[in-house]
Amino acid sequence: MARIIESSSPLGTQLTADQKQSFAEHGTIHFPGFITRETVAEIWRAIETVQEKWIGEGREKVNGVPIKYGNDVDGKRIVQRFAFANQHSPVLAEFLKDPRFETLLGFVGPNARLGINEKDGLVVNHYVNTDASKFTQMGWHTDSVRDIFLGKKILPMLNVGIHLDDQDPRNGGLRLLPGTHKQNMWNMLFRKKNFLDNEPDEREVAFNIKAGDLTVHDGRCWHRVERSVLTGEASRRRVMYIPIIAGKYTPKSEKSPTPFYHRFQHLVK
Ligand SMILES: O=C(O)CCC(=O)C(=O)O
Ligand SMILES: [Fe+2]
Repeated sequence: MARIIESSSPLGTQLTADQKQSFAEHGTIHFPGFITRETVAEIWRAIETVQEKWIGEGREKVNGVPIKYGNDVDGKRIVQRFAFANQHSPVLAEFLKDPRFETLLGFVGPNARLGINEKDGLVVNHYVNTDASKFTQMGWHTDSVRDIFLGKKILPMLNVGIHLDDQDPRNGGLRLLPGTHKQNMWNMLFRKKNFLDNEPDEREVAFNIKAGDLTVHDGRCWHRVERSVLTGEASRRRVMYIPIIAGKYTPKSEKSPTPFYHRFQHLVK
């Protein structure tokens, strides 16, 4: 079983010296209790509203980013990966105005911003283990590799995760190689086979997640999602991601092309 990364002190209006030091060293940090279970439930209702709308419309993409559909434990059609969910829900858009997201920008510096209209916006991943599920795990990858495919220079990019289910790491969930944000370009590209490799690594760490917790990881860190050993309802894992980015503002629109890295999507089941 992977070592579990210790959670930090809660996130306040300023990053503490310890929080900054720990993030700089490991490339990841786990803040407990970012939002209450009531807020988690409210957010989930907002996500379900977007889901119903997209299923009703037969929508395939948002701003060029494909939507991943699958089936739930009861066979119901569901969205398993949302992009730009914040642009389709006032509740989610408002949630991203929580001043503590501003605090997190401090991990990058004064030019950083929350990517509400860029990259994939607010992503929601919904994993569940059933025969008809299309999303149960994700192989090793770095998020920054997408910038290389897009022909961009690698700029600072952090991914902020807001977790909507408890995750006992013994059953599966997020795994990350701490310190790999400091690796050279060769290792960033080739340390593992992007998205194809699902093997545990002896140096990986896991996270003991409660619904409402927040994690941040540097986009250059190698990470994966281990498939739950459970099936059905007990395997459900829902998590939202919003990027923190720097550099030129590059918003997407409904006219945006589908990025090349989405050709990896079929590898992720
Ligand atoms: O679901 C997770 O916790 C991680 C997802 C992820 O790595 C990604 O969407 O790039
Ligand atoms: Fe990722």
